[in-house]
Amino acid sequence: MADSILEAFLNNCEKSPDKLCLSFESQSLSYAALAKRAHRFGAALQEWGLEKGERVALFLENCPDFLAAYLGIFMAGGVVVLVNTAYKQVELRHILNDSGARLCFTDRERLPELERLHSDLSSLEKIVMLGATLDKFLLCESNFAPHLPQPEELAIIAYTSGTTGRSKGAMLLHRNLICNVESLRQAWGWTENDHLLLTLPLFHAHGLMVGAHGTLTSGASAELKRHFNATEVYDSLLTGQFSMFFGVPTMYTRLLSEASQRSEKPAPLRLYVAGSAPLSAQTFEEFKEVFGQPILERYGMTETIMNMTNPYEGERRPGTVGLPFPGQEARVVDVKTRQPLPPGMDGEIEVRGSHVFKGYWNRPQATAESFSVDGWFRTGDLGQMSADGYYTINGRAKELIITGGYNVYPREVEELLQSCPGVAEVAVYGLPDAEMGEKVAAAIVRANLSLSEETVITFCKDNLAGYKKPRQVTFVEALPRNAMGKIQKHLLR
Ligand code: MCA
Ligand code: AMP
Repeated sequence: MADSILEAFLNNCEKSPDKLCLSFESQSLSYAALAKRAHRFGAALQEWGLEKGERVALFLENCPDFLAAYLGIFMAGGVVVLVNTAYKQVELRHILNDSGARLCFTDRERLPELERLHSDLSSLEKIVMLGATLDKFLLCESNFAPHLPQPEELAIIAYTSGTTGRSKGAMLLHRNLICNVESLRQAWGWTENDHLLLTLPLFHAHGLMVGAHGTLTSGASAELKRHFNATEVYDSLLTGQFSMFFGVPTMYTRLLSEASQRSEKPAPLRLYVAGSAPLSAQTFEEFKEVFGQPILERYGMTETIMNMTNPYEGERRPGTVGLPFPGQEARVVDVKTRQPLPPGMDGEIEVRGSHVFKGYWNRPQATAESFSVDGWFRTGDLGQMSADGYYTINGRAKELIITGGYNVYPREVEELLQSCPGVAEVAVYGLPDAEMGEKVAAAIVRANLSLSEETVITFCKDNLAGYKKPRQVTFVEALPRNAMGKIQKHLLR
């Protein structure tokens, strides 16, 4: 096994330089072409003065240069900081300062949001925008020998929202990335003949560490899309060119609704995978009926990448997330005693193995609290294991809303809304939503009765990613509290 994603990619490049790696709109990149582009990024970063272990942020929507920059940062010995393209002032200020990123690659659409912040960013020295600025940055004279990362070196800081309201940077090592993708390739039988339709955003684990890593390390190919669009995806599936499609459950519900308006049905793919949020048994069954295939549901987390999968061959059991990936461990423990529980008993899921991250960036206490003494990581997901080893997730110990596959921590939205003029008290919670799985809702006690729902939503939109803003605002006279003063969100729901 290679020591890193970069090494595995370069090995495939050496073996089949001319093989198609990535297509995107009118562009097609062979393995050699992507490697050459990545090399230019690496050389330019080194000439600019990036030192080993220093952080470079990617605040970019899907495009081939996302992956070229990603691999180039590794070639220069750097650490990648992933940034959701929807992030606004609050998230950007925190992530860029906390990670200490020195440089950020971005695109035209996102530049103004960064520029609004620039004086607030303590470590960021340079912003490179795709286009002419990037072309200039990549002009580089020096000789460059790419760095090949060692397994224990830090590869990525991926921010995952936290219960404290401020997101924590999960430190993923090169070993975590390569070990996890090897398990995944083995479990799903990924080969160089696969062609993936990749519409997931590359700034999250699902798109990057499943879709892109699997492709690059298998010597396979992918068609990358800027965004998911159900009509376009359906048309692509009809071409019969693809062997795999990965998506969050919302994408599958949208594909089903698209199918209901079409007469032609796509021929079966080798594999449809769903994850990032629960796939309902109803969507699983409907998809099987309409597309003729059982979706393979798997379960992951930013801190651990992929944890469990339904079998590629064997029963894909709806409502379950399957079994641990090969070479990885899982168990269910009692939430209070932390003792392992037998099959059929509800508790918290813990995982262990070489896929589990190193800890949270600059947060030793949060890191210590998330691990048991013998190295089990506490996922915060509640569930049970069946007698034959299938895991079911049936709740969360952490307060989290998952909307369309994106995570929203109520505390972060509450903290922001608490600073909105006219708000006296606020509670944010999740409500079921047919399309997004869950939606964000807020109950507000007003200090100023003229405060409107629109003002609240606009305030959120200006400061936080759009998907975090409440879709429903209810003004109440008081928030329901228990004897301890804790807000009873189940009553609001
Ligand atoms: C967009 N909007 C949303 C969401 N996405 N609102 C709620 N929940 C969402 N997920 C809002 C925007 O703020 C905007 O509203 C309006 O919808 C249109 O934005 P647009 O970008 O056009 O939306 P879309 O194309 O409809 O997006 C839906 C989507 C997208 C395709 C389902 O959310 C998506 O790509 N989700 C995938 C997330 C993902 O990759 N998660 C993996 C995390 P306004 O203009 O009013 O603001 S990794 C992970 O969880 C672990 C490791 C794992 O297991 O995979
Ligand atoms: P993130 O922090 O964005 O990586 O989100 C990870 C969380 O998504 C997990 O802790 C789970 O709560 C949830 N998740 C991911 N995959 C699934 C799934 N297949 N079923 C239910 N929840 C899931």
